[in-house]
Amino acid sequence: MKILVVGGDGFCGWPTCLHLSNAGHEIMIIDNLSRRKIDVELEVESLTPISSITRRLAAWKEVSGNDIQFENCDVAHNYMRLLYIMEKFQPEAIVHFAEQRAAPYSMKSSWHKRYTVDNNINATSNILAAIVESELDPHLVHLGTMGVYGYGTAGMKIPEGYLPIKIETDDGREIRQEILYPANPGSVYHMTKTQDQLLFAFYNKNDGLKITDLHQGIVWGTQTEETRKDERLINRFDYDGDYGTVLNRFLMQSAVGHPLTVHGTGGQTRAFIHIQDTVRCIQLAIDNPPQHGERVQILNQMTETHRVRDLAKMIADKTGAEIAYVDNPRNEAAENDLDVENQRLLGLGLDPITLEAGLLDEVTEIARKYAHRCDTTKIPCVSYWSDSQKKPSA
Ligand code: NAD
Ligand code: USQ
Repeated sequence: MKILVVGGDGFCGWPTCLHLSNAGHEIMIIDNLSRRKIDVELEVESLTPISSITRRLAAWKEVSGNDIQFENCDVAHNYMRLLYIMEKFQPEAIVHFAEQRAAPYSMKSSWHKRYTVDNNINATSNILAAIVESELDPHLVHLGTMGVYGYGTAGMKIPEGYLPIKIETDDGREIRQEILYPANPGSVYHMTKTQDQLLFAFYNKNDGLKITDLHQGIVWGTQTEETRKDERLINRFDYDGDYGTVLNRFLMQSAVGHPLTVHGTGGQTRAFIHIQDTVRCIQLAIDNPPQHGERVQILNQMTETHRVRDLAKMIADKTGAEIAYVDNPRNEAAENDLDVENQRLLGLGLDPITLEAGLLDEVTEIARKYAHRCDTTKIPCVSYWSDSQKKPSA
């Protein structure tokens, strides 16, 4: 199958491209390399030494014999080029990763808020408009987030996208409907993902586009079967206060002898998935497109939930690391429970890799191997959800 991977140079995108290429698909990446430029802005680098896109692609050709094509294009702002590439490549599936994905980065300043909204919503809107204008009929697979739901629970499992409701009409009849689960974003970044959902619902209803939205939890790990094959294929490992996500940060912090930075009481419960399962889920989604006329297919892409302080304790017990309870820079519930439905991907054959699978050790080993590349001044989270949270010295 011809698959266009938009945002294919990123943390989830790169291993997905290799996985799909290995499975025999013809892959074209579109990426504007903005994530690499943000590293320059933040004066930080991936803990792992990632190769340039040209070197990555040459290494993959050498290792697998497969070509992956690459086009440098900002899909949020260069609509005509996106359309041209699409018409030329004629993709049967498009995987859309191309958004600014860090909640703390999206809250740093008014510039960062506006950048995130402009980039993410325009990227999604342009891809949808280009699909219609090109008159192609690809299946669009988008990486959404569990954060569209908020992380609360009303005493039920968070369903996969749609909430069944009962409405009592004025004349006493009972009407049953399914609506999009109420959006409850916790950052400007998460808010852009809730807006994406409306764009998908509209283009699905109006133009009949086939769309799958994968509401993914926090991805942990760094390597997959394919990225392990050669050091030049290594995946990125973000550890800084903006882009590093909690479990990978704790594993890296334990490896470099830094206390584990638990926000507040660490009472936040979140959904997690290993990067190897991310790439498998995307393949499962591609293999199981919605039918024409079917509503947007929404799947919760997560395999387990954990409370942040439990993760810290587990890693501290394993490695002897200290735990530091630090002021929470975010505006989020101090404690929450989370119960999530994830039967759809399990039903399609996902066999989850859980924390017990031993891969925690692999992440720690990688973090140890590249510990000399860590700039410990970049570990603290210094992006605040509001000015009132800043300490005078911060
Ligand atoms: P990433 O930042 O590593 O990758 C995103 C890629 O998209 C980058 O290579 C970037 O250069 C590219 N990009 C961004 N804007 C672009 C534009 N306008 N035009 C072209 N390319 C553009 O992020 P990631 O961790 O790989 O996340 C990928 C997707 O998965 C995101 O949409 C994110 O919201 C979602 N997601 C990620 C996680 C996670 O834990 N990493 C969890 C849930 C959902
Ligand atoms: N946290 C700490 N200490 C840290 C870092 C984070 O206690 O050093 C806490 C945060 O306060 C938060 C939780 O850990 O309560 C998760 O934070 P995170 O940075 O790991 O994850 P988040 O900001 O939610 O974002 C990540 C990805 C995003 C994706 C989202 C999925 O960056 O792209 O959409 O996970 S989800 O969380 O399910 O919405």
